[in-house]
Amino acid sequence: MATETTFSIIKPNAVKKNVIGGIIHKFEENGLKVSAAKLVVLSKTLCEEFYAEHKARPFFGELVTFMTSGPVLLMALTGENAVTRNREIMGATDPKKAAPGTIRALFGDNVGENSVHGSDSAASAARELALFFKKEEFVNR
Ligand code: 3AN
Repeated sequence: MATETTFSIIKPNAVKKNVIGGIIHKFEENGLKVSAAKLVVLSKTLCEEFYAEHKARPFFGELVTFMTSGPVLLMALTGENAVTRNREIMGATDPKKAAPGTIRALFGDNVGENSVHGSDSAASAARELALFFKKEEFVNR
């Protein structure tokens, strides 16, 4: 097994609900470590660049409006098979379909406001980490 770093966002609905701690606890108890983090409000331009692959989807405008509506916590998560592990800990995109005990089942409100983002592949993780973090912002990596 390889140590990897993936990219995670705690979305505006979860920050608003004051459950940052509950979400990070789930990562930590499942073997992932926060190796970079910052609380920011995303600009529309940066958010559109981040979600560029979804530009043609009908919910793109709604997604960008939501993701720029309040503070988000941007994080790098490091651990064994971090990309896949993170996807398992988050659960399915739709909180109603997410397995019990996963972050989206516990803290998601609906398919858009599903509380967390996590990179879907090692290539996505590399792109997303480079978009939001500089090399010197990482620790424990
Ligand atoms: P995931 O985040 O699980 O990889 P994707 O890549 O299919 O899911 O979707 C990216 C993001 O777009 C999701 N996190 C979710 O917030 C939003 N999204 C996906 N499907 C819908 C939908 N039907 N309506 C509104 N937002 C959606």
